[in-house]
Amino acid sequence: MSGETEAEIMTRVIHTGDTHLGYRQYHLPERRQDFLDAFQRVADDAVEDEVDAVVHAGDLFHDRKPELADLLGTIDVLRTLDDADVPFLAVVGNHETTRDGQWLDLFGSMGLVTRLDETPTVVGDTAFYGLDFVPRSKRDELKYEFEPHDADHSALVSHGLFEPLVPDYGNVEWDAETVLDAANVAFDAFLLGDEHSPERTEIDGCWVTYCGSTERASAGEETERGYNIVEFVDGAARLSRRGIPTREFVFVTVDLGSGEGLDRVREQVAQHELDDAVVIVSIEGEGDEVAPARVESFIAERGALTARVRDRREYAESTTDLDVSFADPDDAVEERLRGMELSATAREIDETVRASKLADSNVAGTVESRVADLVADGELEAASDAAGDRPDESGESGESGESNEPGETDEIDESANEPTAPERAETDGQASMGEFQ
Ligand SMILES: [Mn+2]
Repeated sequence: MSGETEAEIMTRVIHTGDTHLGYRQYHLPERRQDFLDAFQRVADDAVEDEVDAVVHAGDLFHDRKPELADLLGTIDVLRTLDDADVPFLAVVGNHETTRDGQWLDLFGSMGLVTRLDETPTVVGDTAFYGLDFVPRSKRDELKYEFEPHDADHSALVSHGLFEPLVPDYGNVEWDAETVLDAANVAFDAFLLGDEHSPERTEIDGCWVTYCGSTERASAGEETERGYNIVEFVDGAARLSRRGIPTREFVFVTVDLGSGEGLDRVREQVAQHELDDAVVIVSIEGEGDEVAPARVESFIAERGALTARVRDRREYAESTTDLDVSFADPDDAVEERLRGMELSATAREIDETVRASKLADSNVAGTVESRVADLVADGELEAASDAAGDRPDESGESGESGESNEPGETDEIDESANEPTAPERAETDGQASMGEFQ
């Protein structure tokens, strides 16, 4: 090949997101390292593959207050890219949003990150734009106006739950087609984060796609983790996927017949290679009562990193008249909560109690201080009044109550909607279910 062939002026990028750095899943330091390792893997692939950029669609961090170790680890990975002259283009997700400047800006000032916005960032022959996560209450104000570009291709990067890729879970979500119609730039690709399973669809010649998370932020994320490769060529985007190796998750579903119990569960579990794995056991069917702790200690003896045992039989009994899915007990709790017309404050406190990122011993203190803040700000009353569709409206007067505490969210209904929200897909879900039985 010679000269300016199409292939040579093509732009090729990795589209990744939902990295959730700093997430100590199951309260294990090993899991926190796993999330960083997955990010490093994506960066290594980008360098080896000589892609033109890594595009990150939000939720680089699990929490708005990453620890120093997480920041240092992140900088290390970003340096891998920088040393190889691979730009890292990013938007801010819902998990990491802060009100007083974003972590991405810190990395930006170090020359390691380019934060995408309404102005074009041109890489190769493609203009990249960004739209950070926007809370539902502020979406009506969005104009989707972007500065024009003169590149051959363009892509919009954003973070949120967009229909039709993510079904409407009962509240009004962002609609991808509405955004693309309203935008004054005709994008070839709409690169998204937030939904942790990879998805794609085409809307009027534009690929709309979720890259999926790079580590399993919840046990619901069974399928292989990975990222998208997006090529911009001939006036269109082409998508492909590549998987990455991550810690083994072993999913064992045991269907007990009558009279069967612990021995049968052990027998089924023992058929799997458990070394260093996260083992998720689901017990279904009939049979005897099985103490989860006994299954978990059996699994620990066989070298697993950790085990979680869910006995689905007990949920089925007490909640048969609820129209919810029990694929994940935490999803069920959320569904139930949404239907209970709790005030925003009550939901926020519930969130604090259930959020795994708070150590159990901190829950009482955090709830107490949060309630104290609300009372002091007179927000408690306002929040109760605003228990309708848009509880965040009460935030207008309660702005001063913002204290960036863990477990606190800008918009409680927003995060409560995230179907794969890792902090709620955590294992304390079983305890949470108990509260409703
Ligand atoms: Mn996420």
